[in-house]
Amino acid sequence: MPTPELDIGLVIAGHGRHYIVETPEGREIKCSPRGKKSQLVVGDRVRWQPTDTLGNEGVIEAMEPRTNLLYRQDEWKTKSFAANLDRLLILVAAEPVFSESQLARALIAAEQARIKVSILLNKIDLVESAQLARERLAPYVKMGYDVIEVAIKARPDETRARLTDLLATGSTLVLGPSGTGKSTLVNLLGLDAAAPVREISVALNSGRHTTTHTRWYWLDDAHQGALIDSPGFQEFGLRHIPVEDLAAWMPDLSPYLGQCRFANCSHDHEPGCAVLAALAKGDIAPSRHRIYLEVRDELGRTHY
Ligand SMILES: Nc1nc2c(ncn2[C@@H]2O[C@H](COP(=O)(O)OP(=O)(O)O)[C@@H](O)[C@H]2O)c(=O)[nH]1
Ligand SMILES: [Mg+2]
Ligand SMILES: [Zn+2]
Repeated sequence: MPTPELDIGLVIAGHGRHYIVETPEGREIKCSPRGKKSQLVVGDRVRWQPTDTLGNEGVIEAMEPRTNLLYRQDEWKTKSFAANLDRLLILVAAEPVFSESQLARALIAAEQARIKVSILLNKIDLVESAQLARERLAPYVKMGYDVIEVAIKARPDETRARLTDLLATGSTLVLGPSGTGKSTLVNLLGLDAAAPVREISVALNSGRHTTTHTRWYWLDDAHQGALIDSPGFQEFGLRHIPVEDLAAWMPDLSPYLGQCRFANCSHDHEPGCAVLAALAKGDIAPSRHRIYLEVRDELGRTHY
């Protein structure tokens, strides 16, 4: 039921049973959701009302419709990253060597959720490993992804200059394995990572001071652009994607769909497969086909 008489707010942090909701005036309200099981995530817009006389606490009554939701679906667990995203910034680094499978999975999830993506390659000051990373990213450049090369710590001014326009408007979720430079980026952009975490820990009585939770930061006083920092992840399950749709979310495979001899071609071994022909010609990178088969196998498996 629509509840337009209630105040609107933005979920800027979530912690178990509680959320921090920011009002349009910039006040932070500690809110609990109505009902037992809440699916709210950072980036959600909600309707809430105060529950104390000071107006520092409230209850979330309803969620506004989402434009999108980025999440992963592991074997037994769903993990939502954030909602209403304007873009995803996937951070990889020259070192540690990134997992191409994880990168590909994040890209597939973003395509499926219809979220624009840029790939940020960090630590290009590490010349030799950066060259290797660049070669591994070449197929992604070829299939149309924007790859931005930076050295967040080693060349901060240059990095800031390269990212300013990209991040200026809308909400950007930064996603990447730990050790790639997410915290360094948050610091570079002058976002005080410690302060809000401290405040939230106090407000939510969690007593924890580490960035183990997703958090929204405004990048400017006018609140035009926002960065969402999220904890690193170990796996990226795509079990929410129907196996027959998988290739459609891979921009280097999708042009060949509908061109195979068999309509239900799995692009694995079938004669007259257009994807395998493109692979043989070098138009699809071997690593990409391998990742396709790996994810397809995973999605095809049943666990009941
Ligand atoms: N060589 C190099 N190291 C960097 C650069 N940017 C960040 N680092 C280092 O990478 C490590 C991980 O960075 P951090 O921001 O903690 O990564 P997070 O786990 O993604 O938050 C730290 O030791 C940083 O100093 C860079 O441009 N060049
Ligand atoms: Mg970090
Ligand atoms: Zn095929």
